[in-house]
Amino acid sequence: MQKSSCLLNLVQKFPPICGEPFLLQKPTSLTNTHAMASFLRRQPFRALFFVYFFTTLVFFKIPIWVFRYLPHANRPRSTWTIKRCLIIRAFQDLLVFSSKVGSVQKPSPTKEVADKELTNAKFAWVEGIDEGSELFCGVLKQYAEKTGVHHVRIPGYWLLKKGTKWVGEGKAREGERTVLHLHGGAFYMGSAHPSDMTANLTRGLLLHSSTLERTFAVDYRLAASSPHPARNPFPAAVLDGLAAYRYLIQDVGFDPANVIIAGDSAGGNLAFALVRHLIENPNPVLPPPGYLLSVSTWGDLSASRRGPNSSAVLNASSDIFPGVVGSSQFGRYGVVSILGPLEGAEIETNRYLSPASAHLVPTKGLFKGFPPTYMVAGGAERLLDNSTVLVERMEADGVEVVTDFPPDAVHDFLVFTWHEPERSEALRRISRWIDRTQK
Ligand SMILES: *[C@@H]1O[C@H](CO)[C@@H](O)[C@H](O)[C@H]1NC(C)=O
Ligand SMILES: *[C@@H]1O[C@H](CO)[C@@H](O)[C@H](O)[C@H]1NC(C)=O
Ligand SMILES: *[C@@H]1O[C@H](CO)[C@@H](O)[C@H](O)[C@H]1NC(C)=O
Ligand SMILES: CC(=O)N[C@H]1CO[C@H](CO)[C@@H](O)[C@@H]1O
Repeated sequence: MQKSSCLLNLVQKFPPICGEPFLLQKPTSLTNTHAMASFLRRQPFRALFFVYFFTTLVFFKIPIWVFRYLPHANRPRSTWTIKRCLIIRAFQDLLVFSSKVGSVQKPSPTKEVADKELTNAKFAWVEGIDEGSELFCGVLKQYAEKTGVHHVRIPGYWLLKKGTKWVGEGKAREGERTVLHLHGGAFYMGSAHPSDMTANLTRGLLLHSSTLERTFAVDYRLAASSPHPARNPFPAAVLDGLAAYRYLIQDVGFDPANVIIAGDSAGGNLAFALVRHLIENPNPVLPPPGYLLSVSTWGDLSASRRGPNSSAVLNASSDIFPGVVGSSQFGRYGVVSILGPLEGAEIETNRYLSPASAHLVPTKGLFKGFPPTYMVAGGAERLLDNSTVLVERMEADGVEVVTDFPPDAVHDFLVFTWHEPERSEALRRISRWIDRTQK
């Protein structure tokens, strides 16, 4: 049971891009699934379901899968080891399971964490942007007024390179670089806390880079919608990213040119929106960052590319997501939550929400002024096309882009320490890019 409880842990913490409604095949099954889900959320059914799930997984499913994946030809990727096949297959089942027992919807954290509870990390408060400030402007302000979003104080965490001591107030050294990380989790899960699996991305960069000494992750507000109380629609999370960027530049003293804004999965979506805001609303006190690092970015919430040749279809069996192949409902719970009171059409044509959408026309000029960008995605992931479309559009606008798509890697593979050797290889390449661009 050791292994499976560890897997469960992963799933409870893992920010998959898909939520419970992702699993709905047809709208007609909606009510049934919800009734079932709320039933399984109650004790003792919940506990019984846990036992049932793990017993069948360990004693029934895993042995069958081992048998099935023995021939290389039966594996989702012939190069994958049996171990990887099993982890990914179990992951798919666990995502279905966690959606049924509803372990996912936690409120956004709002508590301070004492330094002694953290290893190689430090807590920091990020103050919300003053609503009267000129930094609160443009599309973000317009939408915040529409959706009733305000600025709040949010938690953040510094992750320190092993052996680095926190000195004084922690002001930026001359020429020091850092990464501002927006974690993944389909806009409604995950955390910036160092124990969240997405911290394995920045922890990996700190391990391999020779110039980075610390990175910063922000606990942006998580969105929610029915059956939970609706909260934190667009642009709450982007405003929190903006507040964190302002903190790094104005309070800690980093030169914007030395900041890399990074995001994985839904965090990549937020990273693109944040950089876009800084470019579209030039302000001498808060210039755009020097670099952008995109990891398996969810760049199209409208599922606009799901034809027979799309990665949504071709890579469906080789990714961590369960469920409907090429679905128009991909990650629906996260999408509905972030939309809040906004029109559904926004996910097709709003450049802040879906910069990779096929409905977004014209695309010329959409990425003008974006900083040099490093794009990572798994060649075996469903969302691969989201990244290739972003790359095409950025290159058409003259942005300097490095692409890194290891062919047999899954969605957000940089956070999975079991995804070797691809994870460390890619982390080393990204770290070289970061170190080389050091001014
Ligand atoms: C982005 O990926 C999602 C998930 O596979 C898919 O639904 C959507 O159509 C993709 N969009 C593009 C432009 O690649
Ligand atoms: C899919 O790809 C195949 C082979 O590359 C090509 O023949 C076919 O026309 C493509 N289909 C679509 C719908 O793009
Ligand atoms: C993230 O890293 C920690 C420490 O290295 C490890 O214990 C954990 O299993 C990792 N998470 C994943 C999903 O690989
Ligand atoms: C091996 C495989 O089928 N990978 C596919 C993943 O999706 C892309 C589409 O973007 C295909 O080109 C790959 O062949």
